[in-house]
Amino acid sequence: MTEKKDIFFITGNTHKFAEVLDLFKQANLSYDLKQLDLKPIEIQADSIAKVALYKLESMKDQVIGSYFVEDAGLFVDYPLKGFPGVYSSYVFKTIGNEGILQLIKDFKNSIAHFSSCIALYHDSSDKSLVFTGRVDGKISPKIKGTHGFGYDPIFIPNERPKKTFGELSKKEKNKISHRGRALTKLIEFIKYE
Ligand code: ITT
Repeated sequence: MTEKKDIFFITGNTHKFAEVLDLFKQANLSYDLKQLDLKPIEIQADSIAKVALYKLESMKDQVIGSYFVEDAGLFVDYPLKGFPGVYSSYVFKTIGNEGILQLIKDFKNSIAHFSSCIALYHDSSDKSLVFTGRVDGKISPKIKGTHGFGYDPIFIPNERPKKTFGELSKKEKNKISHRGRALTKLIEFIKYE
């Protein structure tokens, strides 16, 4: 058996890393996944893809081999017209889940989605690639569940309409989540190496 290569996920978020590691383990790849807790430059831009690609570029001189970064966000399409979206990180740190709930009255008709954009630097082809994923749902009128992180306890995915992401196990969330879907595309890309 040939020796495994390293692939690095640059993130300071240990929950994200744990989700990604679970999917990597299931896929049985020729890569070993390692977390690199470095601080890529996070620009304020109008799309998570732009943020992710900038993060990727900002790390080029600091990593040897293949590596990826991710940018994700919660978009409350109704009634908040996509807020917090690209501001998800700042909004979570400031007003948090309680603050988001206070902005919404019409929970029943709320429409929301999470988006994930993974940007990969693939060493053997010297290429940068982007993989995206999305999950649609609504906002829970109450904070529910202790699993996951961030906005998980207020997001109800359409595929599991009785539970928030905070009430799902890592495995259940990964099956339908924005990150799980983006990562499945990345895994498909590196699977036959
Ligand atoms: P990085 O180090 O990878 O950048 P981060 O925690 O700063 O980690 P992002 O900028 O990608 O992550 O995410 C913006 C915010 O959106 C983040 O602070 C979380 O609160 C929230 N978020 C992202 N993915 C989420 C998920 O799967 N479930 C719940 N909240 C999520």
